[in-house]
Amino acid sequence: MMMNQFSVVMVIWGLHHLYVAHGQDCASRQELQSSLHQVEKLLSAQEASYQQSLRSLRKRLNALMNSSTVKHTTKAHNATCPKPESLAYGRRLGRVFGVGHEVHFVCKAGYELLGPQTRVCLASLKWSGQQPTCRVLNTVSNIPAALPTPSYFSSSSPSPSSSSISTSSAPLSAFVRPSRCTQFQGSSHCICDAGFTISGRDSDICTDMDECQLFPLAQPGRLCMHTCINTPGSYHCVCPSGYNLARDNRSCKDIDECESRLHNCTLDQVCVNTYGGFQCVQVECPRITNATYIKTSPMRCERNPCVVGDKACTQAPNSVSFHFMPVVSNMSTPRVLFRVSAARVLGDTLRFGLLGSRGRSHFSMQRSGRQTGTLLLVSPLQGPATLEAEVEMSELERQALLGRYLTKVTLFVSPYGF
Ligand SMILES: [Ca+2]
Repeated sequence: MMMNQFSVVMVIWGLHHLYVAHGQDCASRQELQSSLHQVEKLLSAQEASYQQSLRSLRKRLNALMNSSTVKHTTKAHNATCPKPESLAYGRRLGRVFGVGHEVHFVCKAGYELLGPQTRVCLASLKWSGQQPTCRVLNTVSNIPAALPTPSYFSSSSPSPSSSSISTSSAPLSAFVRPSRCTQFQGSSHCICDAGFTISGRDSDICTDMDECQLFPLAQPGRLCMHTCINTPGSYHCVCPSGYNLARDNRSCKDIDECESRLHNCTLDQVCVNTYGGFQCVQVECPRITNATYIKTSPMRCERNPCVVGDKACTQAPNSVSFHFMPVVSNMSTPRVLFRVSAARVLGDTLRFGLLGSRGRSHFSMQRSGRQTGTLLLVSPLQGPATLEAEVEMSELERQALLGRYLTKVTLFVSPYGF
């Protein structure tokens, strides 16, 4: 790092010196161009060396993180994906098949890749995407035929050299390619494919831009809603199971298992779609001594009429309604979750409240009108979790209880913020 800083200072000084020299000696335009070119080269070299040290640092960090993960998860030792198939007329890069690791595919010169360049080992121990194949290139390539074969394909003949092409003896991976240089009026101009930046001491190589690192997760303008996979020259987004990648190729869209009949709920269960999954719920009416209930709809039970004078029966809830809500993690609060209203009021007073202590720290019941109560979420939720709140509305006439109406609200919290 110290050396880089020192070199940057040197470059700035170099520029200053250049302008002074130009003013004093009236250097010719050609000399000036040549000097500028020198500075440009110096800057490119600096950038390259900085990028390379950053990349090697990242690699070491990853290696360190992976080794510590292995130490701590000896039980999950077998959590690897099956060995991916090898690629005919190409090569598979990557030897670690653990969850979260990726393998890359590249084709031999003269072949093009059909399918994904990268597959990632998912938590389900399956590889993302389909196995790619290599197809013979029929079209004439725009790239000059003299382009050296990258060293990841062992070439038997030495790479041909040309004045317009840079060659490099450095080992190349799919993330490093030779640049294409052209000579013009004594100076060379090098370019890279999209997604690569020029680097190397003589601008002779192109290094892949790691878009995922440039726009990391949890930052504004991030590329992917969930996981970003860097690939040679590009990147792609991967969603967790239960989601599909949306049309924008960056967002994750929940799969509605209930709608698309991908659920395994039985006939007496109700399928509730949740973010990233689904739940099979069974609505059961309360079983209380002295009171009996009947299901009047899939989500509601009503008390049968009580025998006159049976106080235990008349104090049992008149109705119990069930409400299942899929929500995402870390929603902003306070947030209205649910409203309870009385359709008709017989008594002089309506009371709203929460029953039990479950979920008390997350919920609050507020009155939002003469006949309406509102269930509020007051602290953020982190899934995966299932939370329940029991809302009671009671009706009174001269402080005597006329009726109780219960609503059981169940929240299915997704593990993610989507
Ligand atoms: Ca779902």
